[in-house]
Amino acid sequence: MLATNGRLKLALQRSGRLTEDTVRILRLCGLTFEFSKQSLYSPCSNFNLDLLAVRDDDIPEYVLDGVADLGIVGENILRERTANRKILLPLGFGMCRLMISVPQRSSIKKVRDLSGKRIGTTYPFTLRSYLAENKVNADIVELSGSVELAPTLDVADAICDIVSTGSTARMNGLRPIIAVMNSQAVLVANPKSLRDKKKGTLIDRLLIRLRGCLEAQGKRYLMMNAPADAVPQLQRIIPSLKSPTVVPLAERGMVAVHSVVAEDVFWDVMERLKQAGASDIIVVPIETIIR
Ligand code: PRT
Ligand code: ZN
Repeated sequence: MLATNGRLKLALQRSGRLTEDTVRILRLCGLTFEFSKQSLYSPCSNFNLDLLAVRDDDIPEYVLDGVADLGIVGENILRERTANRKILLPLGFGMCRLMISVPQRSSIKKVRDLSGKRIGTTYPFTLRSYLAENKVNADIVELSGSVELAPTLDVADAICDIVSTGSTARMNGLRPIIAVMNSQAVLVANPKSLRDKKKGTLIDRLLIRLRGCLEAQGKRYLMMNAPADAVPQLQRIIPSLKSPTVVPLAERGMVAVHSVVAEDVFWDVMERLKQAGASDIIVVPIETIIR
């Protein structure tokens, strides 16, 4: 049941692929807490929120039942485990795809070819609805782990499992051929908590912080000095420099130009900025952007 002391409870993966990035983004939001795999609860000292560290598979249900108000979990687990698909915010990490893979020499090439075949998976619910959508009748073999071994053991003709780099599939002589769904870590909420006045307000505050951190990702704050008449040219070199802050310097005819730029763009154009007259170029990381 929901705690009655007005503090939010956020369920996160105790120990696994999502743990580090989840803890990192919460800390980036300014939350102060000690996190250890050993403790179930980690209270935040500067926000009315407690972290609840659990298996990722349990998170959707805990959020739906109100054991936790919020949860951070992979969309793949969310879809498999609960009908609650209401995603508050995609978080941009834990990227992967649920894919159907077949042995290298398999004659299975398209969804239709799966008809009458056995598919091993730990995602029976998601796979069943995917096959139904595609009007394919196949046998779903429910497994609890080591799915990639199923074809070698002749337990299945194909598998449906998470793929990220594809190296596990390759190492097991498998070829991913069909993407069932794309997935990333997402923030989900209990609907009652969202409607609760106190908790709803806390969730909104947390959302503003999380959006700010996501907005800042991949961006840098760029500062440089340049002759005032070079500004239009600098803007042509970095198109995202639409409305830079331009401040006059003590030296006549010189200005300081400040703007937010995408980090990947910046490295490509640094030389050209210098040729256009920019000097003392400084690039600094941005923690958050609140719009
Ligand atoms: O103990 P707990 O139940 O909490 O953790 P878990 O072991 O069930 O999950 P974990 O930590 O492995 O993954 C947590 C979440 O990370 C998943 O639900 C996905 O949302 C996401 N994620 C991102 C991945 C991967 N990438 C991933 N590569 N989850 C699993 N894998 C596995 C996949 O199952 C396969 O065995 O990695 C292998 C494939 O990886 P590649 O890189 O070889 O293709
Ligand atoms: Zn799990």
